[in-house]
Amino acid sequence: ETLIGHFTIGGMTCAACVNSVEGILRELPGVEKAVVALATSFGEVEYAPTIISKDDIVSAIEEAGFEASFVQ
Ligand code: 9UX
Repeated sequence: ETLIGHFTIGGMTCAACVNSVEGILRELPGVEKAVVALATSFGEVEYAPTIISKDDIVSAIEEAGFEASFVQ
């Protein structure tokens, strides 16, 4: 089973940031898909909640120097 999560992301100022954040997310066990938009500072992940939590996802983003918070 996978869920879709939406989050806002802060600290992305160029297109390379987007690639960086997407790359980090896609490497995480339990993350199936990740898309981040620079223009809207918005991201979407498809993840397996039995493997990874929203808190884990936020931590991974924040360790890379960005801010993230899930919308719901
Ligand atoms: Mo661009 Mo982002 O030069 O971490 S890669 S600001």
